[in-house]
Amino acid sequence: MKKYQRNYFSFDQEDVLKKIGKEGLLQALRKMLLIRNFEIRAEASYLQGKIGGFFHSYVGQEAIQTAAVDVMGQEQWWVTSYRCHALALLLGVTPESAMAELFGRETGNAKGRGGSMHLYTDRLLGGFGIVTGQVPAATGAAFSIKYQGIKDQVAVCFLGDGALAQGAFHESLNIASLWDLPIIYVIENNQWGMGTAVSRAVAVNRLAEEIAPAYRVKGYSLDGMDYLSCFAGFSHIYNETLETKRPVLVEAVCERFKGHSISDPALYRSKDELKKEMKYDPLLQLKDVLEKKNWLTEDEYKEIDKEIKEKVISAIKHADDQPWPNPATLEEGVFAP
Ligand SMILES: Cc1ncc(C[n+]2csc(CCOP(=O)(O)OP(=O)(O)O)c2C)c(N)n1
Repeated sequence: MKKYQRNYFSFDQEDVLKKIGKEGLLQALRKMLLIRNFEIRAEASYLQGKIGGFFHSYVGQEAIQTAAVDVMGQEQWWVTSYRCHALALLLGVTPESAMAELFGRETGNAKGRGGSMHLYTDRLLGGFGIVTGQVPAATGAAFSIKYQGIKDQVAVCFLGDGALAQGAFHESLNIASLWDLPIIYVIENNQWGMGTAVSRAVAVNRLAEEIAPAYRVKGYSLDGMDYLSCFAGFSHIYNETLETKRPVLVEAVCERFKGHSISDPALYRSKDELKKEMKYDPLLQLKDVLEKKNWLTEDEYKEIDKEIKEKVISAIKHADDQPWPNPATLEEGVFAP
């Protein structure tokens, strides 16, 4: 039994598998493997001194954002925290461009200005370093959708469990509910805000289901380690949001497999505890589903993994070869109010 059990959104696995299909599920596996390999190899580059600044890994959480983008497509407004490599890759940033940004190079996604925490696309508003800073920004994006009368779009805002206790989150949820804004707030409950357990920082247990009613919005819990649970849940939630044009609060329960950031040795949790959670590795769970359907063999899995590893290694070589920004251009493209 999983440690963080909830009344997760219930779904019929066979129905969801039929909807996604073999190719869709294999694509999801490839995306999750790209995120996993990107994070692991970028972390190694950091330890070799090739990346500076902060670095927050998404390892263990891959199923959530992969399923969200698979369900809703890239053409929404997307916003997240500093833990943003995965979302950028899912929204079309190439591994070369993302890695060059982590390396601080001129050809990086933000011309080497942002680094690991600030990746963008024309649909991804960031990469926010300030905890909860992304929540009002995403709420503003939802307001713009409503103001312009766009019918088939929502804003999707990812935040951590630690961000939940900030006032800006509650103000945003309040105004989104009052003004009927089409926004999906997704709390990625990875159990820890830096080294503080969520149970020591947040007064409620079921983060979405208990908080949502206070703001007259719907709340859902998803198993964030299970791609199928996330896919089924987000499909329902997305359709509901398009129909009601109202905000929704989602908790995707997961466990990050790394420390809060690269400088955190994670001494606040035991190795045994982590090992138990790693049995629910989202990649292994998805691989298992594919194998049980006879849609993937072990050899095919190894082949895909090898191909993706090579892709990431080539992105690292690319990043290493890129020019540094010219210091004379330091103030260009930077917004300072
Ligand atoms: C306003 C603000 N306060 C404190 C910090 C320092 N800080 C950075 S990350 C973090 C923990 C956030 O945890 P959570 O929201 O659960 O996200 P996770 O890192 O687990 O994805 C803190 C306190 C900050 N960046 N911004």
